[in-house]
Amino acid sequence: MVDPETTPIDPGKPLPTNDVMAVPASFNDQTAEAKIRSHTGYFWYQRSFTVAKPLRAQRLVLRFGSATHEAWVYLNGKEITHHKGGFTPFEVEINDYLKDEDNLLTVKLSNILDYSTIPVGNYSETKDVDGHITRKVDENFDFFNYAGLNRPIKIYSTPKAHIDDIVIAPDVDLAHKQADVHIMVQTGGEPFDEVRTIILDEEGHQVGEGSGTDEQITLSRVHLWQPLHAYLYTAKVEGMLNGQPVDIYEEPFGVRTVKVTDGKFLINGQPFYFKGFGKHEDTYINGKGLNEAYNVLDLNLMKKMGANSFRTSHYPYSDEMMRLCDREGIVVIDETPAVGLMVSFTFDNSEISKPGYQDDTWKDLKTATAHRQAIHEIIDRDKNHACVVMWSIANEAANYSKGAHEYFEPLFKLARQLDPQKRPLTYIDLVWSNPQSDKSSDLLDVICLNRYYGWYLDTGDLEISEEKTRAELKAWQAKYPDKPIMYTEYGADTIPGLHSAYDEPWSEEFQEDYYRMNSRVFDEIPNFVGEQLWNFADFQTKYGIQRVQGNKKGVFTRSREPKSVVRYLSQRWHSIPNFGYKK
Ligand code: BDP
Repeated sequence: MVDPETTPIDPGKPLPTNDVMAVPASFNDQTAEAKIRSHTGYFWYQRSFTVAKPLRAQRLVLRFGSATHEAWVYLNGKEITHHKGGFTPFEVEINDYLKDEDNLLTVKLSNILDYSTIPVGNYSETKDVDGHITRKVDENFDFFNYAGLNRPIKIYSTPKAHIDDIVIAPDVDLAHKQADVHIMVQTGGEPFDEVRTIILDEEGHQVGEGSGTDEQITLSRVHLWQPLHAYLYTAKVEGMLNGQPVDIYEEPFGVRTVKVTDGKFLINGQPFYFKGFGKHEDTYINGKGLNEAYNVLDLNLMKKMGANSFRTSHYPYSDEMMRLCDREGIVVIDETPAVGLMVSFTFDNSEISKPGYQDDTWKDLKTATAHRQAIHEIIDRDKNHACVVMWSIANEAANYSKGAHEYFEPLFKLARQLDPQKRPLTYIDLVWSNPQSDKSSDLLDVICLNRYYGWYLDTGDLEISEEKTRAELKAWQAKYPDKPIMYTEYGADTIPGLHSAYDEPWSEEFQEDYYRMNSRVFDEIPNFVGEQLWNFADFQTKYGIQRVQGNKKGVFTRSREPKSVVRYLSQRWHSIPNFGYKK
């Protein structure tokens, strides 16, 4: 229920409401009430559950896949945990709070975003004569602020002595088809007598073993995890007491290398070419709630088009999606929720390109703490995924403004230090961050660009846009001859069924011409290593005069019907090999 903030709510009592809400899902599109859909502030969820007595001898953990954006969790009236950050999991042991009979789980959520959170929101409040507060978040980003319990909530059990986490970092010798797999095991509760690990291949045969909480296991004749040809081993870790395994933790993992060198992005030593998308977690009714059927369909549509990758724009996606990508061989650029780090937006590019240009972003924003936490949490959750080949630290920040380098340098350092697999790092550049104006591009391993020549700039003029695209890509390549460059967004809003003999913007013809123009230029630039267009599918946004029930840059509609450009892109992508496209 929406919190009217008139009388205090007692989390130990049944909520004063008869409203029902499905979980996991965003709350917004379930209610048929405009006021609830757009509610900003606090809202509550509640349910009761029982735990069978024998189970309570185990350690019981309540885990939230996510709670968007801030959660206070109460069990039987007592606050047991709190978490801020809407796209990463958190958990809490619940044994001490459980009762024999019915247990009451109550969650208070907030969907407020401001200058201290990521994503960044423009937050304001007004008070009426009775002192009643109305809160408002104007999103500083282009997607609807769907909130709620978007991902599964589970109670799982472990023995008291338990395995907390496993860190897996394979060191691969490609020439000898051998890998030294470094496995670190974190345990909790009373110590085990021994920790043992066996590695199983896809058929379930044991191919390696070791013992201890910090061990190296060598795999010979190793099967590599390859884009679209995934191969997953399983590390089966057993915590032993008195000669018996008391806790067993199985973690699937892939063995592959990722390296950036000489303007190439190498996967398993071969120059990879990214073909794919920026996406959203966004479906009808569920909003940003987990929708596994859509996830499966989306990957199938990608594969059918000859795509091999996507970026988790603009926040970490569900655990379920990451596991699916591991399994399906889809290559992922994994992005933090740092979107909207820009407090002024101007179309006067000449000002921005002046060397000392400064706006208020790095003075006004107080996002560094949340940003550090998000980097910790995304790497902690996704570190073992073979599908993740690069971390994106932010999307379209004010990198052109003085202060950007000081802001980003420590964050890049942190990510490099935390990632056990030492993947490349990037952030995604807004059009105003060009080779002259960007203050922090030296930090990047790969130059990732979002560009809209022909759409937001020189709208409809694909000739000028082609020249500008070419000139900018050449300038980046000249500035950083050793850094690969890729597009992480480019696109044109398109209303399906709208046709034009004059290739007008918004028509299906224009969308195709726009992509053909960009493809031509991409093929001319030697260090250009990938094209991820914007967007996989149409998605919901806040209201705006440039939006028609949301952003229509999808090459699929929101219900995943193809627009006609999908035929062109499928032909192109099927003719581009995953490896060795750029010599
Ligand atoms: C870029 C943003 C993306 C937007 C896109 C657009 O990164 O979130 O949806 O532009 O305007 O600025 O379509």
